[in-house]
Amino acid sequence: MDPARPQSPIRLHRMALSGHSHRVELLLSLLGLPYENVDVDLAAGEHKRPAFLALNAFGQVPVIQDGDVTLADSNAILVYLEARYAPGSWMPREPLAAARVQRWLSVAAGPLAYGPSVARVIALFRRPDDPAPYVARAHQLLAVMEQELAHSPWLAGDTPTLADLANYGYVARAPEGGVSLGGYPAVRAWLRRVEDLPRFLPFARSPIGLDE
Ligand SMILES: N[C@@H](CCC(=O)N[C@@H](CS)C(=O)NCC(=O)O)C(=O)O
Repeated sequence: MDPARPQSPIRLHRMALSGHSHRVELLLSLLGLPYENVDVDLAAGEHKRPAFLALNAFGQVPVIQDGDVTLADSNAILVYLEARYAPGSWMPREPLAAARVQRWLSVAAGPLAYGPSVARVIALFRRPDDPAPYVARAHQLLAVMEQELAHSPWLAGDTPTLADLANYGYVARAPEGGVSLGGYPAVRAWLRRVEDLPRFLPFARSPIGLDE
């Protein structure tokens, strides 16, 4: 048995429009691991029913099942897959370099999730909430990203890491939530670099919001 290959396809419980799900599928694709998608019907409340809550008590996608391992939380899944199947390739082990990746995983779980991601969800699902504070938060985040990516090709250094995969989706689709990327040339160049990675997997587009 090859320890670097799953014995059977990894099951990814996901929603196609979820950037949290996309980042996991992106890594599965980049690593060339066998997997199958299990679409969870969030609109029907499937994620709050006992069968799904048994996989993730928080009632959120994504969740993976890899043999006897069941694991929720997109960034935790990224860390697990990298460590199990491609150690050192997308997450450096040198302390400071690893911490720099973790810093951006925290950004993905914080300002990214509560800025451009929410602005997009409001537009996508026509929620009655005011998108303005989320759009403003998105621009604060993009300004920082722009500053850092002006000096570095990747978010956490000279090579692509989990930091880039975790942040890609909701930045790439920020225009769908009315957040223009027009003023952020370094961010746009970084998005293209991610898209040029071998076995890159695109994130679904929706015909809403701005073009770029
Ligand atoms: N921290 C979680 C957040 C996941 C998340 O927010 N998932 C959304 C879809 S993008 C979800 O399942 N929302 C349904 C809900 O919270 O009820 C992760 O990184 O996986």
